[in-house]
Amino acid sequence: MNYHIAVDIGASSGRLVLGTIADGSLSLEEIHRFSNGFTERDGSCFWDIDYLFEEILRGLQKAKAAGISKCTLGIDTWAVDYVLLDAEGKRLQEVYAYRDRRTDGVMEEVAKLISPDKVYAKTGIQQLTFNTLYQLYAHDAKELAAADQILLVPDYLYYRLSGRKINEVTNASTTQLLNLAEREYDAELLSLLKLRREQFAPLTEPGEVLGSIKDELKQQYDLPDCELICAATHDTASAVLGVPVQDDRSAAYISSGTWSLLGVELDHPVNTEAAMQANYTNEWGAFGTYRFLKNIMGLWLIQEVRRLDRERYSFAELAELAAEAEGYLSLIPCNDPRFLNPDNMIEEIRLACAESGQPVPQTPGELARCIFDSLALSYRSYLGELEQLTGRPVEVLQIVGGGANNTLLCQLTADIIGREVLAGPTESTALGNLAIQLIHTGEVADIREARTIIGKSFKIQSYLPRPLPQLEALLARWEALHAVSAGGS
Ligand code: ADP
Ligand code: LRH
Repeated sequence: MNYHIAVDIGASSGRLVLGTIADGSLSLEEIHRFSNGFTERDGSCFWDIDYLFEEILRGLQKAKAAGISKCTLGIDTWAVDYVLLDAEGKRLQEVYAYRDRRTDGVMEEVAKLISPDKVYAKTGIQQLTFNTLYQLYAHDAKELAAADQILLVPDYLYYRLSGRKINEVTNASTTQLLNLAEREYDAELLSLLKLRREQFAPLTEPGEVLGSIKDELKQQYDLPDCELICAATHDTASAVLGVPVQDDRSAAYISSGTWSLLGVELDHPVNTEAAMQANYTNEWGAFGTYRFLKNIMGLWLIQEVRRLDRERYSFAELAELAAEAEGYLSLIPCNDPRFLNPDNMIEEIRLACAESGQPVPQTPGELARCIFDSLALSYRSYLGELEQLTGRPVEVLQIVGGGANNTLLCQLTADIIGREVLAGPTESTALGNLAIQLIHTGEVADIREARTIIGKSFKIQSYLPRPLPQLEALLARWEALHAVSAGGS
C-alpha cells in the first residue's frame, strides 16, 4: 500500500489528509485538522505562519504514530500572499493577510503608471485589490529591496520542510506578474515594482520532485520519510483538479469555500477586452490548463457572521436556521468591495439592506438566508457572463469544497440557475493535491483517470431545480440592486 499525504490549508482551516488507492477506488482519511484565520494587530492583518508550519509537523507526527513510515507529500494553500527571506533564508517580516487594508487605493495608483488593459493583456489576471502585484507595491520599499527571496506561502512551507526554494506556477500566476505569452515573470511589471527576477525562485511545475524533509526536522519531530512532490500549490488549482470528470454534459464548477470561484477549465487563456471588462481571470493550471473564473465573495460572508455571533451555531445549524427564515426577503450585492473586510460584517450587511430600502435581517437565520440567497443570485449572473465569454452553454454546475456541504445553498443555486447542481466532493482540494502525487507514482495514468476515480469514489449529491414562480420579479430586484450599488465586479 502506498501512502500519500495532502497538506491543504485554506483561509478558514487546514488539514492533513491521507490518500490511498486500492481496486480503482481512492480513500481519504483525515489525519489532522486545525483552524486558520488572520489576526489584526495595530490595524494590520497577518497570518500566523509559524503556527501553520507547526500544525503540519503535528499532523506528520500523528501520521508516523499511526504507522506511516513512508509516503509522498504535497502542499497547497490559498493564493497571492508572500514571505520575504533574507540571504540566510530567514523570514524578514510577518506575513500579511490579503485582506489587509494597506492595498486600499493601490490598484488606482498603479493604474496611473501602467494601464489596467496592458496588465490584463500581459497577465490575463483579474483586478483584485490583493493581487501580489498590488501588495508588493504597497510593501515597505526598503524591506522589499532587502529581500533576497520572495516566496509564496506554500513555496515557503516547502522551503521550511526541505530547504529548497521553488516558485510553483499555478500559484505564481495569481501574483499578476506572469506574462502569458512568455510564460515567465514580466520584466516591465517587475521593474515597476523595482524587483529583480532573481528575487523569485525558478518557476516549478506540479509533479516535480522536491526532495525530502530535512534530516534534523525528521529526527527532532519523529516524522515519516516523505518524498516531497510539488502539488498544484494554489488551493483553487488543486480544487479544480479534484472536480470529477463530466463526459457528456458541458459543466462549470464552483470551488466553494471562503471564496466561491466560479469558472471553467480551458486549454487556452481568454484575455479579451470583454473578459477584462467582466473581470474574469486566467490563472494557470496544472498540465498547461487555465482556470477561467471569477472570484465571488463566497462563504467568507457567513464565516464572519458566525465569528461575530461568537460561534453559537455551526455552519450546518446556520444553514438550517436560514432554511426556516423567509426566502428572498433581503438581498446584498455580495461582490461589492465593502464586504471584503468590513469592521463588522453583520452591521455591514444590515446597512446595505437598510440603504437599499429592504427589511434589515436581525437573527442569525435571517442574516444567513440573506447571504445564501444573494450568493445563489450572483452565481446565476456570473454563470451567464461565463457562458457569453466562453461561447459555451453550461448544462450542469459542479460545486466542490466545504460549501458543497451546504444543502440549502446548493438547492437555492439549482433553483435560481435553473439547472442541475452536482455537489461534492467536499475535499476536492486535497483530492487534486493527491492526484498529482498519484500521477507521479504511476498509480494513476493521468488527470482524466484521476477525475474518473474521484467521481466513482465519493458521493456526489444531485440537486434538481424546483420551479420558482417569482423568479422574474426576483431577477428584476437583483438587477435594480446592482444598478444603485457601486457594484463590485
Ligand atoms: P477554505 O478552504 O476556504 O478554508 P473550505 O473548503 O474548508 O474553505 O470550506 C469551508 C466552508 O464550508 C465553511 O465556511 C462553511 O461555510 C462551509 N461548510 C463546511 N461544512 C458545512 C456544513 N456541514 N454545512 C454547511 N456549510 C458547511
Ligand atoms: C481561495 C483562494 C482564491 C484566491 C484567494 C486569495 O482559497 O486561493 O483562489 O483568489 O484565496
